[in-house]
Order: sequence, then structure tokens, then C-alpha cells
Amino acid sequence: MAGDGGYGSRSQFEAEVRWRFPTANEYSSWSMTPLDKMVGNLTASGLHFERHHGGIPTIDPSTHMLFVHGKVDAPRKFSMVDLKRFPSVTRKHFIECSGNGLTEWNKPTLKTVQGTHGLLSTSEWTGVPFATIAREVGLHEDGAWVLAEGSDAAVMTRSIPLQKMLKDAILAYGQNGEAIRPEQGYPLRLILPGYEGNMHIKWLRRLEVGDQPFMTREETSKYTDLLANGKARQFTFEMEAKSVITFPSGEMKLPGAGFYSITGLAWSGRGRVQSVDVSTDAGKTWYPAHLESVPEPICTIRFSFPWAWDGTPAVLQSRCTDETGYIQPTLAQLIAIRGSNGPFGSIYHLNAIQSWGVDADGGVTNVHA
Ligand SMILES: Nc1nc2c(c(=O)[nH]1)N[C@H]1C(S)=C(S)[C@@H](COP(=O)(O)O)O[C@H]1N2
Ligand SMILES: [Mo]
Repeated sequence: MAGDGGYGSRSQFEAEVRWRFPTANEYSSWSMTPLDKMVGNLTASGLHFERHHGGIPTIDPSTHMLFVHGKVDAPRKFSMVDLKRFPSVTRKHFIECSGNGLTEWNKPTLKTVQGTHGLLSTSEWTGVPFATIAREVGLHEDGAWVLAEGSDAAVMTRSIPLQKMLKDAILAYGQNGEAIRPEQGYPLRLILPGYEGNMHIKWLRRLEVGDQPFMTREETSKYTDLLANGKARQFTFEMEAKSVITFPSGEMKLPGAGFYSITGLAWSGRGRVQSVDVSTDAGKTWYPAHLESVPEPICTIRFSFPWAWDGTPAVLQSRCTDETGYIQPTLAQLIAIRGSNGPFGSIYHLNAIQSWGVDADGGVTNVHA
């Protein structure tokens, strides 16, 4: 199959694929990255997780337009050719769906790390900073929010603080050195470093500058966080620091006592990962893990930790601290603030410490510890 030239594919011996979470129909779907099979911290484009509210539109880039209007001096339509004439930036950032782990609030539910954490992926994104386009159209002084709209059947829309848009938002057309994949928003998507996944509007067709949030479906009926006191928190933008051990993880089997290199991923929507600690006794003692590359802002990093397993039951955990000093909470600490899932509980933004139980026979399972 492999030949000279053309568009390459991976080895016939490499078979890992995304796992599609069962949903009522194919138009609203989640497919999760096989984090347990990955090396390094970047995600191959073909394994980047997918979250679609209304399927994947087929968009011809030669006719696609981005309309920028509202509180601006010169409303304008930009073609893809127009956008590519501006200087670009290239940055590695993770995207995490705020629903990542939503099954795990009450009891350990999904069996593998692909299920518990696979709505997380990292790509290198290339595109035009929104700040460049803002200078081009001229912002009114009373502009404070930007509505971003996708051209899929769901017409996904979110309100974004203008300050954030000007700080680091990218109108991205590139992913890992080539055009963004259709699943990721071809030909144009918004990248909002560190903000919850649903705000990174795919198939981006419209940006409207306003003086207040637009109160769309995704920020009133969806994507609010019901707190323990019964009040809902709106606009939880930043994804807090989080980490997970990917080896060993759920459904794996260790062949016997001896040396293992525990490894996993850590990330924070607020900046760089500062350090990662690992525990093999359910959080009683913590040891610093080794970071396998230089931390980049709002990007995953791989960590590792040498472990001599004595063959007795163990509970493995990792804990991320980011550059703001924030420490990833335990599930109990998080639930104390947020309440538990159910009629008065939480769905989104589960960033608690994950526990993997290792049995005496080497079997690894998802546990709450
Ligand atoms: N237009 C549009 N943008 C969208 C979505 C969508 O359904 N339509 N899904 C959002 C959600 S909920 C997430 S988590 C991310 C997922 O990005 P990915 O599919 O590239 O991983 O895209 C966001 N952007
Ligand atoms: Mo999402």
C-alpha cells in the first residue's frame, strides 16, 4: 500500500482509532482520542477528538466567507484568500471539551482513559490573529464582546470577551502543517487558547462585535455549571489545570512486579504546566514527575515517573500544578464546591485527580479513591 509520492498513510501495523461515544444519531456525536496509545504530547490530526452538534458540513474554501461586523467602522467579508494574505502565527494548543469526564462525577463509569479523558487533543494551529483583523475593520470604543458563529447545521454560536479575542484568538486555517481537517472546522475555525472546547467555533463564518454577551443557546440552556448552592455559574471560560496517567490506565494488564515508567499528560488553560506529582498510594505520598519537554503556554506536556511495582495493590494518581500556583483538586474537593452530578449537580468542567487501581494480578481499573 505504501508507495513513493502521493499522500502518505500510517503503517499497516498501527491500528488505533477514535472511539465514538454512543449517541442517538450521527449528527450530534463525540469521538475520543486514544490517549493510551499516544506518544509525545501532540495528537495526530486523524486522531484529534471530534465533537459535532450538527454533523460536519462540506465547505468549498473558494466560496467560504468570514463576515466581520457589528460595532466596527468598516464591516467586511473576508475570503480565505484574503485571510491568508495577512501574516500568520503558529502555536501549539490543546482543546478540551468541557464535557470531558462528565460520566465520572458520581462513580467510575468509563473503563479506559480514552473514555474518561479522550475529549482532549493537541495540535499546532496556524492562522491570523483576530487582533490583525480587528485593526483592519476598526473597533468601536464600546465594543466588549464578540459573537462567533459556525456554518454547520447547529449554527454553533458563543459570546467571547473582546479582550480575550484581542489577546490571543487565532482565526485558524492550518493544523499540524496542513489545512485544518473537516472534522476540526475546515476551512476556518476559531482557536481560543485555554477556553472550553465549545467556544472554539468550527466552520467559522461570522464575527459580530457587540457591547454585551449575546446570550446564545450554548450559554443559557447549555454549558452553565450548576453549583452546590443551586445557582448556575455562567461563562466558565478557562479550562483549569488537569492531568491524567495514560500508562498504566484502565483495562491494561501489567505482566508482573518490576519496573514500569508511569507516563501521562498534564495541561492548563491558564498558562504553562509548572510541575506534576505522581502518587502510587492513592494520594498519601507524592513525588515529582519528570516533564518530558519544555512547558509551552496552554499546551499539554508529557510527564513520566519511574515505578518499581512490588506486586501489591496500588492506586496511581497524578496531580498538576500550573504557573498560577493552582493545584489540581481531588474529586472530593471539587464536589465540595460544585455539588455532585444529578438534579442539582455538575456536568461540565471535571478536572479532578484521576485514580487507576492496580490489582495484585496486574489488572488496571478506573476507581474513585
Ligand atoms: N460550528 C461548531 N463549532 C464547534 C462545535 C460544533 O458542533 N459546531 N463543537 C464545539 C465543541 S462542544 C467542542 S468540544 C469543540 C471540539 O473541537 P474538535 O471537534 O475539533 O475536537 O468544537 C466546538 N466548536
Ligand atoms: Mo465540547
